[in-house]
Amino acid sequence: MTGDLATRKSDALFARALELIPGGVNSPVRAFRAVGCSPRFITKAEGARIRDEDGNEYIDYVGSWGPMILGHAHPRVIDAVIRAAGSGTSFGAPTGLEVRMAEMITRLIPSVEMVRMVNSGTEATMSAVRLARAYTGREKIIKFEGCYHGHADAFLIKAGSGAMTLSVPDSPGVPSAVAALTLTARFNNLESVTALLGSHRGAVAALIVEPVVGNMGCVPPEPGFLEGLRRLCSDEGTVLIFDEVMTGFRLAPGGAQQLYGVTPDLTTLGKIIGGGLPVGAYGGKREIMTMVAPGGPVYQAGTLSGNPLAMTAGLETLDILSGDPGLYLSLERKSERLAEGIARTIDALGLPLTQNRVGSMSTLFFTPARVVDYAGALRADTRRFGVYFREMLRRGIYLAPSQFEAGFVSAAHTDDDIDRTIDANRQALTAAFSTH
Ligand code: HOZ
Repeated sequence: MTGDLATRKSDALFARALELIPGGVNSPVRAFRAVGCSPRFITKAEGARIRDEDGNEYIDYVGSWGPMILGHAHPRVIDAVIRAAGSGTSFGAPTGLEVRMAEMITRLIPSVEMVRMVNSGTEATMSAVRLARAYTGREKIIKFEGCYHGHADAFLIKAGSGAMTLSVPDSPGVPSAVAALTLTARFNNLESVTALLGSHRGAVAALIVEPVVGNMGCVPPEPGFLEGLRRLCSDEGTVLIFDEVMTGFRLAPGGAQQLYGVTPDLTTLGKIIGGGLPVGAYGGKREIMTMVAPGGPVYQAGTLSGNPLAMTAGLETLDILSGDPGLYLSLERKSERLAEGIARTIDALGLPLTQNRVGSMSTLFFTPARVVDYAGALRADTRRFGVYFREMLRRGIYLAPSQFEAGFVSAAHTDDDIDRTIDANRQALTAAFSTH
């Protein structure tokens, strides 16, 4: 489809939403502000497809920003959730489902010896940092420019994701005293970490990193970078936290830490472990995790933590993922097919673009230079990305509405979907580069 799509119903809903919800959305990137059009309001999703209020159907590469690795509305996940709902939706008391979830996570991610379930990735990262501070008796943390770890105060310093699209990498409302405790290093640059640890010797509680960044677009670690972080943290007694909210169960059953063979002290999880329901988790070394209340003194709690519906959807998803050894190979094959198709277009048209990809996570950057860090990502031509995004959308391809996000291939994408996407991509790039 290449005509302009009907958007009357989505536009009308957005107009109402703007009156009632800040920016018309419940999470900033969804407002499509970075791509120069208004958001589609979604009514239904199945497999690799999503449908909007006006009846337009799209091949979806957002996948709810990562959780839908099996595709939308997987029949096993939906059946399990419906059955669970019949037994009650929240008890505020322990369940066997939580024990099964903890067994599943600790089996698949060996560095996680104990795990605490929470309700979002933001809760997971802020709780992990509190724990690391308590464990080390130190207050400072290191994060990387362009990495995004949710919206807790400590992380909204040079943050990626929506903060990059709004050009507000440092949010108003974060107390300067809190911001002063967050030191920022350059991703893929060990010297910047060494320098910070050197000038704040004995003061850095934790270093938190997305081992493969998804929130400044997809940016993989250079060889030796994660190993270097491990070494520096061990030498300095700093807790190494891998934020695997996006990469956990996405890049391998054991996440990026399995793929790269580097073991963190703590890991934060979310997205896939909730199978599309709200969830987060943090876990790691037993010696550290036993400090969490009520086992220890570090307080953290939640009414809906370990919610039975979220546990059910997550367990079913992880069960399918861990029970099918071919699934990750198939994701890799399809993602490679897509990347190769896009690369053929880039070569044939001689376009100044760079593709980054790790498994089923990828970003097409609108810059010819390699993107290995925040400064590199910021060199992208975001205006032209916006034109490309809109050209893809009108051809029925739903991409993340920002240059600074990753796209995801799911198990539900077919080779035919991939080939249609490659065709649409060729047409959209031709259109985007024929305007000035
Ligand atoms: N922070 C998410 C992307 N990295 C966006 C979540 C959403 O808008 O749903």
